[in-house]
Amino acid sequence: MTSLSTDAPAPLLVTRDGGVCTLTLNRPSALNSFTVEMHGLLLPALEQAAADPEVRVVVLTGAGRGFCAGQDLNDPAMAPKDGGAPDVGDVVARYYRPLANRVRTMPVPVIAAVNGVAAGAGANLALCCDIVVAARSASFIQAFSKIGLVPDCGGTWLLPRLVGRAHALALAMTGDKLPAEEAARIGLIWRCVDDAAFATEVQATAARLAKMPARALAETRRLVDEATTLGFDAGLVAEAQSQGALGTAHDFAEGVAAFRDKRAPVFTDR
Ligand code: T3D
Repeated sequence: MTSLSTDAPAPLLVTRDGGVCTLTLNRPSALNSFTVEMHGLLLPALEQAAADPEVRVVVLTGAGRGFCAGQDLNDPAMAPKDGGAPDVGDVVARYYRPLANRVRTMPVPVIAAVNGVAAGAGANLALCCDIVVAARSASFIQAFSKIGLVPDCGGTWLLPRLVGRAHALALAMTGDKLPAEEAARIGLIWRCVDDAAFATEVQATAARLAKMPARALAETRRLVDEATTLGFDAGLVAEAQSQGALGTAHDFAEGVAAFRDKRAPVFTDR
């Protein structure tokens, strides 16, 4: 009889540095691919960060040489059910949909620090984040077509909006590896930085965002996303409504006072 080790490393590491909460996917031997256990830790960690007024920015990254290779294809969740096919739709609805929605509605900015290969749902999880910084050695792969699936975790919605239909379909249909530099060039991500500068760049970006007005940043994301389904004037109306609410909040008064006093503002709204 073999005994199972109980001291396996946690598949998610959560660290805090001031207002920066870093969530590190931690299954490096399987390129941080998603198991049910990892899902069971990541969503609650995001909920906790969302509820914590001290958290001003979330950084999502991966341990080892990969960011995330999407669904762990060896996870029991992928096992055939009752002798038939695995219930992939159920896995997507149960885990990836709530995860993608949580990331897209966080009350603080979310940075994807893509340290290495991001494939399948791992790539699209990164693209769900507000700002994607990738190391030059990283890459993005819409791996789904290689195993007979469609892009999930928001991929079909995000890809055409980020890079247009031509690139979206080519990336999704071929499943080709897109190097980080090319991903930045076509607008899939914000920035590609040299590996040696990656950690410093991520840290600096997070520290900068942590000092910014989180509520206004989250509102900005919401307006930008909702504007894709609005006419121009409806977009103007939405901006006015949002500005009206923000204009009575602490951060606006603080921002203006700090400008007049020639000092750095201290934003606290969430
Ligand atoms: O239920 C559902 O499926 C619904 C949800 C779907 C969402 C999805 O994400 S579907 C897409 C799933 N992901 C993939 O198909 C990607 C599979 N991985 C790869 O194609 C390659 O690993 C990469 C291109 C990402 C990286 O290639 P490379 O050569 O740098 O590394 P590698 O040698 O292939 O992988 C290193 C190890 O990680 C290896 O393990 P080993 O042989 O050393 O013990 C490999 O098996 C493991 N690994 C990589 N990706 C996965 C994985 N293990 C399980 N699941 C993976 N997705």
